Amino acid sequence: MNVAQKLISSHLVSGDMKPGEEIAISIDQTLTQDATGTMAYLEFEAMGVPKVKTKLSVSYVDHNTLQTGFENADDHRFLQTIAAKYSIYFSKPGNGICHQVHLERFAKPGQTLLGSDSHTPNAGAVGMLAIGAGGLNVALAMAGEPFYLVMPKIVRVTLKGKCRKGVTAKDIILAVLMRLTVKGGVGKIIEYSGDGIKNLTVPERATITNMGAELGATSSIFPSDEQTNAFLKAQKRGTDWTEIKPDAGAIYDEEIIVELGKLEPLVATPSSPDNVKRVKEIEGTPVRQVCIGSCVNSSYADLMLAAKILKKHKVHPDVSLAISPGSRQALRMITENGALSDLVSAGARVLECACGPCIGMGQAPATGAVSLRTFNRNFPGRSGTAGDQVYLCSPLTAAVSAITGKITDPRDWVKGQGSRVKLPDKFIVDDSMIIPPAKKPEKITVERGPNIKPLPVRGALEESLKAKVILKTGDNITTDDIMPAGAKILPLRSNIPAISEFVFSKVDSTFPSRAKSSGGGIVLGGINYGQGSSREHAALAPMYLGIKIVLAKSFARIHKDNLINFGILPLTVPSDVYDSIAQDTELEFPHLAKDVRESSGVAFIDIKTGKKYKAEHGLSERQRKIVLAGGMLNCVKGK
Ligand code: MIC
Ligand code: SF4
Repeated sequence: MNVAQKLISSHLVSGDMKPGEEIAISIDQTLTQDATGTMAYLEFEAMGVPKVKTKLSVSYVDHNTLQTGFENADDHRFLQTIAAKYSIYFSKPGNGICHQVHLERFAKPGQTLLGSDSHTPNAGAVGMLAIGAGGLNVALAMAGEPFYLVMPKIVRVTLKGKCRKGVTAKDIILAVLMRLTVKGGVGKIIEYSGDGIKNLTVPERATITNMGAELGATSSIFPSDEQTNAFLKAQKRGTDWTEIKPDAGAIYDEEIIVELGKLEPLVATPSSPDNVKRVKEIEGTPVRQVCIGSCVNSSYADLMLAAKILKKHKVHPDVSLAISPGSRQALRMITENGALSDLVSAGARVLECACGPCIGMGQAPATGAVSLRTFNRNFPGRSGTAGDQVYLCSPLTAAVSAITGKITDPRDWVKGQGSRVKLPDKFIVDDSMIIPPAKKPEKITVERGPNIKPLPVRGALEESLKAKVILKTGDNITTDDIMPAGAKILPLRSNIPAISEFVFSKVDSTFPSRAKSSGGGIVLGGINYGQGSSREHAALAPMYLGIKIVLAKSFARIHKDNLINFGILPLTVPSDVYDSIAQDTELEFPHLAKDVRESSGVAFIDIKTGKKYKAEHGLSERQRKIVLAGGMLNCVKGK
């Protein structure tokens, strides 16, 4: 068996491990972050379980940290008190980004982790099977339920040789994205192997597994080896280590080889992470903002690398350099060894340890300005500026370009010096900002601010339906398109009626009013509909507006699950059907519930032309029940 199969088989609760079949696995650990966590804990609370049944559950506050009103601070209080009550560890705002802190302090080889954030596979760097999911799935895992997924194909990515100076882990994953694209990983686990992995430290591996989310992959994973052991020992967690390697002759469903020695510094150009070019091709492009941080590139080593480059230099007069350390541990390490001083002397603006600019929580770039970021996503408008020009690169390329003021190949800068940072023998370990669960949970009162509104639910799936196509979209629609984030909208995550006013606001701001005045309706999407984040708000808020069905050429994994969980029926249609249905077309589904119940296809008619169509639902027996009941919450209540 390969590593992924070993982890799946040791956690298999039901199903056959054949790619494409539905399986269920038990979950050892969960993580949530604040932007998805409030909903997840409201859902968990509604399940009436006295305490979490996982081995470990951690609640992080890292997204909604800009407190411009009471909303975010209220959510933080809610999250802290509910964590104390239900046996959940609580990582306070300022302690760091969930994925970074989880890797440092909790991730464990051989275990499973389900997180309400799409970059949860970051923890795959230590040989953990880490998967992103909607908050409701994470709530169910906390209540002791298994996690259901389609058995993925396992893709071996063999890394051969060594990167040349100036080429980093970020360039490796950008090279994979260039080959596989943002939909190339759907239904797959990416497992890394080959002699090239021996040299990669755990934080470098995490950069690679983190951005597997941009491939649409179910997860990404490295074996647990001596590098893993060294990292865990340096985190004073040596006892958490176990060796996990693929068996000799392990079988994979697909294979890809990456020759590390042939790689060059790469950059994802606006506005998709797979729009990858060689830095050389766009060298000289003037840059106005550089941001170093986000869960993919904010480790101690990443910050040290930037500090090494920036030492004794000044940030270019036309560039604003923002640095958001991934964790308090990383920040303390660079504070105590003086590297922070090098960054500040160079002219960096140092932000708190949080997601920050990555999710549009401040640092929106100027109009038309090129923003060069070490982040993982550059979806249109995600930075907070309409028409933004966000480029994604390594911390090395970012630091060098911050000095020159233009996109610059870092290889000329690192000649004669190393372009990697050695893993320290010991990290500074101080878990004082991680609050353990209360010893007397019965004494805890959960604090709820006025912005926290109850969860909306819908009734059972309609027996028949007549509805209008409210919006027709193109391919690769992201959850940032469906339910945008950013400093203005994120504080409404606990308030579905309020946040639903922003559904598709960047694509078509009339969507919410048109959906409501039509009494709900249908969305028609292209390929890979719903790629990107795990936010269930991208299903919950459209459901609140009355969206009953999404017809699309294909779906991203997490979003499809979220649609099902909230009672929106995902149906796939071939290209010719997509082409022949226009926005505003009125469709009729004469036996909607019956078709879902009894067949794999759903029939529908164009009311005006009388043209007949068929769409596939591809749902398992379990998923059919959820959709027919009008969503998972109705099913759970039934239990
Ligand atoms: C993201 O990077 O898009 C987010 C914000 O972390 C999301 C979660 C969310 O929308 O709250 C994700 O990746 O799942
Ligand atoms: Fe936070 Fe950005 Fe990572 Fe999402 S991708 S968890 S917003 S740092």
